[in-house]
Amino acid sequence: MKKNTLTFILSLFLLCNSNLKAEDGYRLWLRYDLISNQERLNEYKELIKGCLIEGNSSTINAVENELQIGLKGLLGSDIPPIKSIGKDGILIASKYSASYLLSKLKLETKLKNIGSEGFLIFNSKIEGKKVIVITANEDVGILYGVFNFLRLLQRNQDISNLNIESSPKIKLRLLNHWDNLDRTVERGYAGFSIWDWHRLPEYIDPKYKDYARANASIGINGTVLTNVNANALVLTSEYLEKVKSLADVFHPYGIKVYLTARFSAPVEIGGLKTADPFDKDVQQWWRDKAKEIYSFIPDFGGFLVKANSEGQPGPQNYGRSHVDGANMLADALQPFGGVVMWRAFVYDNNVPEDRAKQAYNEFKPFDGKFRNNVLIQAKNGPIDFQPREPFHPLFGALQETPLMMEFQITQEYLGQASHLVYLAPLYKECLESDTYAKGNGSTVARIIDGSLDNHSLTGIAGVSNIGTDRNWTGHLFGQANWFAYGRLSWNHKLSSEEIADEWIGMTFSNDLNIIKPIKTIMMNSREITVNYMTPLGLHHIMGWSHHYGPAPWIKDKNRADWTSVYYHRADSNGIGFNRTSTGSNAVSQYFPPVAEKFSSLQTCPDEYLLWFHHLPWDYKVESGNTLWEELCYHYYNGVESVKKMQTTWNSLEDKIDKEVFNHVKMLLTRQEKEAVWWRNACVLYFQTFSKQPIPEELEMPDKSLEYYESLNFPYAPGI
Ligand code: GCW
Repeated sequence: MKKNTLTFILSLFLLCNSNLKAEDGYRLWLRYDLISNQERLNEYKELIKGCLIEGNSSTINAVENELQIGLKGLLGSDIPPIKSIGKDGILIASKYSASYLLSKLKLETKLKNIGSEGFLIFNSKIEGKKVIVITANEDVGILYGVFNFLRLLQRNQDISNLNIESSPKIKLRLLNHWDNLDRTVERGYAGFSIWDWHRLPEYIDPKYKDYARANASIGINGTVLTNVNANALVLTSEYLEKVKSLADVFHPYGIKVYLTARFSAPVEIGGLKTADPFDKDVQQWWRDKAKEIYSFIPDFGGFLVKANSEGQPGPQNYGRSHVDGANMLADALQPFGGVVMWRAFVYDNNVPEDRAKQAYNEFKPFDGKFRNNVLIQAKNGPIDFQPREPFHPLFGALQETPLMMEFQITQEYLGQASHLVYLAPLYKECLESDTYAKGNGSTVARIIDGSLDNHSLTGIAGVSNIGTDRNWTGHLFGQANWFAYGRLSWNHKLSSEEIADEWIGMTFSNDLNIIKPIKTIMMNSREITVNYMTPLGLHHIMGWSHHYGPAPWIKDKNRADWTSVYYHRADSNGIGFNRTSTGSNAVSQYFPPVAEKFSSLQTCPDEYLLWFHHLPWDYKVESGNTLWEELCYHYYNGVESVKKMQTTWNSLEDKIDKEVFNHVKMLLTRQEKEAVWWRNACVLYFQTFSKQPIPEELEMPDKSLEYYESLNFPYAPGI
């Protein structure tokens, strides 16, 4: 055979082979690839020779499906379903109460601890044969157990001596989709909304099932399909039929559907003259609507409501309160077991008060006045999903009414889909914050899991970063944030490192030479982003409206609390927002130990310095630098650290999938460029106030402040 023919065939083979391996990210972390660790693979094949699955439900079908594809992929062969034990190496996945086989194991006490969603995984012997048992009180617990078991295999963990007892501490673990009915996604950077409303209910995109699998694999049990800037149309029968078809896909995976309820819906789609919650017809309209919704979706979760916030309609339009509005909706849903999640994201530019204080002022007086199926939903911080914020003062303040968390997974203020920013450290920083509401240890985590105030109704929500992009999240590492949010919603005690290990092991490799560098990049990325965007407690200095890129110069707009100067307050004397008792006194909304820590310059951590204090440019910070110098060093270190991320990533070139490697490499190039943009724009702008030189050893910006101020982005995504 001629040489060039041989070369041609060889290159064709290599091309096909490389294409076979090319990873486009669609599979997320559920990559059931053949285990490369031969020793582990052999162990697994000894311990898993057959699956005995008992039960008869759509969820058990999902269990069978996941085990079938998972074990076949990971172990490289079909693992036969069996009906009796007969030999060693049987995997049993059965609800305890439905299993004669398992009844011999006397698990009643353990099962009592894990509730309706928890699961047990353990090695045992039944009829003298070695088995691995996955059991639970409900089928959905088995599904969660199966995903947990497959995760162990994906991470090549030892399964010869298992004794896992796992149950969620938070009841409602939701994604909030800021998805519009026209399929645009507010603050979405991964394409359009995955909900193909136009072709529903007939056309069920296969992606919906993969969405359900991915969420069930990390314990998410609810999804709010629509934007909080709500569209009443979604409550019409035509749309409810579409919503039902999605709910039918999600139900087997333990995922309930929720909708955003536009408070003015009785007027907009109900033909009423008012939406006043005291109006009998309005009350009846919501009761009828709830009945209609449940006729379509028997396990409908409830409503998420943004009312009298950023122009959304609400009870205050009729001189009524948040309590009046929320309780009317709660009464309508009560007969069906539905909940109302009422957002506390309220602020009004006409109120002469620090925006950071307004939600607390508005909601604290209502504590305990809501129905028992109402949760108040607050963002992690008092302003708006900034790269860093102190925890929202409502955490600890509301004790009678369940307060649920709203984190943002989509990176509205954190580089959108261009920057690699692992958010687990941000979530953990908030969750572990001690509010001192009931002495020390009154953490935000204990407030949202209900243990501090003894609430059984508890919740956590993450604003989704999912879209129609092939890899779901635009940036591959956006998947890590969806994953991390879900894992923390199930168990907020997990560390950012543990979650990173899991995600990297499932998404990339279990090779420590790959895990280590990727974990280093991930674990450093949030602080790096804070440094090149908003160091030392600066906040809300981003682009106007699209929130893309730096714009600390924004001022003189139709409302002060959407400008940048409102927050940094830079002047010739210094910079920062004085929120101590000599300023807005926002600190007073925290319990004394927290208020004192933030108020005193001796104890206020550097990362919150300019959130709570207005300080002179020559103020000496802890490092001995002046404030101006420290600001410069943080901005410059942020950029240098992105370059280190690039170097670390580039060291992986011949170790990971080419398509993945190039995807991230290109985005890191963009991230470095934008970090330089943030650094130069902010340092040059603040220098106009400090009138001080950038420390001479640092590279001078190569463009002028006027250049940065002139930049315009009419088509920036996510608006
Ligand atoms: O984060 C801000 C966003 C708005 C969002 C609003 C909210 C959905 O800029 O796009 O609106 O907060 O949380 O309601």
